[in-house]
Amino acid sequence: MTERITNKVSLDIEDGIAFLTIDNPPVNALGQLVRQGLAEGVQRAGDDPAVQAVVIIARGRTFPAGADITEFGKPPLEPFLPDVCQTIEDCPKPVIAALHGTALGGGFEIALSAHYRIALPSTRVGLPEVNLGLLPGAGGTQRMPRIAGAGPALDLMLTGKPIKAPRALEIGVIDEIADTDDLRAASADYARRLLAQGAGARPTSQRAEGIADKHAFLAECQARRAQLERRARGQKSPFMIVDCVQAAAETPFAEGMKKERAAFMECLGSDQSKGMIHAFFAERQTARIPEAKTARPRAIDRLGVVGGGTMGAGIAVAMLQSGLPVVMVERDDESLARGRANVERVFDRNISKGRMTDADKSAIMGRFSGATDYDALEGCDLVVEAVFEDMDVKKAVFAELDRVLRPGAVLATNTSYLDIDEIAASTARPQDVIGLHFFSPANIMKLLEIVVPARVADDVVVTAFALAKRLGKVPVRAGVCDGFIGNRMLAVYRRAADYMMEDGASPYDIDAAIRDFGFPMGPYQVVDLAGGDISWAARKRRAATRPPEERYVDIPDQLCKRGWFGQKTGRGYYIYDDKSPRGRPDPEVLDIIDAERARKNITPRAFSPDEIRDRYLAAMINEGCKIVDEGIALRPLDVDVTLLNGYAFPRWRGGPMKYADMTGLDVILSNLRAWAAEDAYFWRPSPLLERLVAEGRSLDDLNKAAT
Ligand code: 3H9
Repeated sequence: MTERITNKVSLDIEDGIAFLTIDNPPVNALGQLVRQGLAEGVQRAGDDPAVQAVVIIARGRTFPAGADITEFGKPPLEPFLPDVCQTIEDCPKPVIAALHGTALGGGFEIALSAHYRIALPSTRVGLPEVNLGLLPGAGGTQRMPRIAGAGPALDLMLTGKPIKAPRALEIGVIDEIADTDDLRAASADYARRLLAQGAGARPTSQRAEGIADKHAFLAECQARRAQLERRARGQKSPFMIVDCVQAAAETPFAEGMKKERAAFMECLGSDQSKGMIHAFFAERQTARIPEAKTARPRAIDRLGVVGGGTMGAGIAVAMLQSGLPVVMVERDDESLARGRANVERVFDRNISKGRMTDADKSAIMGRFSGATDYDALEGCDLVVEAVFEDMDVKKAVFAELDRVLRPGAVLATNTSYLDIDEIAASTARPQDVIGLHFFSPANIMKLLEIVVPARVADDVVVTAFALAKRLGKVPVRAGVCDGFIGNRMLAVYRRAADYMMEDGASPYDIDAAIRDFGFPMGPYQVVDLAGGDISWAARKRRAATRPPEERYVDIPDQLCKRGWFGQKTGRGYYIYDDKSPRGRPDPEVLDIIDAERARKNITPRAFSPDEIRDRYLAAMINEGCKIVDEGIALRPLDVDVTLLNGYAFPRWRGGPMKYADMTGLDVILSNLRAWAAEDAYFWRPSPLLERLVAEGRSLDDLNKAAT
């Protein structure tokens, strides 16, 4: 007979084995009713003389994937998860966790509190709290190292990446992999075998194999700390994770738990965690688009790419990895051979890094075909054009696509700034034309801006989102404008940097301040990496339409005129040579900057790192507000997701719009107003920002209103 403990957890007893079944779709998050059900269920099973062993198992697609993140920030409700875990561990009868799906965070901590763990072969376990600016807060930092040692425990906690069942078995955090799909039967069988062997309760807190070699354990913690100094500067939770894990080897369990709880609560209250939790939900909300309310996606079984350059090849790789057949069209045999080689190079690199085998590559390349004739695209359901950024060239490609593709096929352009309405209008089927703006390298970068022209059909937009999901991309819906969401913002915050450079900050000061904020590179390092010629071409293109009020800084052009395009020419804002492959400051660049200031009668002034950061961010935020106000982005969260996934905005800051809310919109606005005195055109505040401040509302209020 099945008894409901709460409406999320039930208990049934079969041949002396009590099954506690969690049922809280979609991911069995450990909300209050689950915690209460587990605590009461374990107590009851422990007290029941008819019960010899307890199995904790979950219905649906997964064992709990963690604490219920939606409860964070609200008043905590008892029982707390660490106490539930302790109740499980204290059960006098053997408790077995039966895992499937993704046993993550608090879910895996429940499992670690059980005395034994069995899993389906496809199970993955992990402690991804670090991705939310948190640390495992239900005993994970104390229990896992006691079983597996510092190395494997810190791998899981610091990368946040789950591991597969065989690896989990290898490091001892699961005990058995089931050899049937029927997990309930397998766990009952395992329980009976344990009972037959006389195995009893085996509290993880009393295990010590992982901490036996204390010297090696502490050395590992020390080494990780040193790595974090380089990789996670400015972040809180990774350092606290190492501190807590270290405590597992240095203090009794109860004390370690106290330390973990205090650290968890401190992280939970931090802006970093709020930023990362915002990012988590925002990335799941960008797919909520108006078109999805009524339209259904068209079928996409065969894909095409026009162009085999870096971008086209990267897109082809992303498509191939999704399991679909891909046709690549290039203008001649030589270009096609190069395109194919570009695709193969990605897989060859993966093979050399041990990420795939030759057989995997052959299987994938078996789905790839190339042609120099557009007719080869005939059977494709969706084709992405990735040729040279020139309107006439694009129109010629679209005329060919219009000719060969079947009615109802989707015609997509990867343009990063051309007017997609104009491209669509050049075809006989503007309803089928959409922008799919991939980021380079397209097989790696998560962001996909889905650019929606005026005449496109709703089901084409929905199809593009379905494709993004299939490719494992994070899609963001964007309207048509110069640069869409991301590049439009980039142009503005880069200009803010150039103004500061001309007014007195060196490019090296600016890069350092932006790195200190958390970007992996400063704007001038990025220009050097991407190639100064790229942005030079964009400036030349915009020259004719540049508004006369816009201040123009010539320094970047001065560098380009000397052929200093950055890393590829060994010289840009930095010098790159054997002595300094990552670049070192160039005194001649500073001379060029000084000469430009003198030419414009600018007396240089000092900029503190804080002012550099504030101006750079305010320019970004202000443009983001304009983009939301104009409807180019659906919500502020779409701007955040764009910058986080395409422009390396530090995730633990939540994105520029979240950062603006946390800083205070009134602070941003008053800065903009003050700086407008020196350049009214550039620093003109967005009307949306003014309205929100006047109404005492936040950007997140707009997110909430839109969902
Ligand atoms: C933690 O455990 C702290 C403890 O150490 C200590 C506590 C004291 N809560 O991603 P999907 C929702 S911290 C609430 O699209 P998938 C999600 O928003 C937690 N909701 O599916 C979405 O909702 P909607 C540590 C959650 O198959 C729906 O479920 N755990 C949670 O692509 C489907 O999600 C993590 O960080 C949650 N924990 O991927 C794991 N998780 O449909 C976070 C998901 O309304 N979760 N939702 O948009 C994941 O990584 C992925 O969701 C997962 C499934 C891999 C599980």
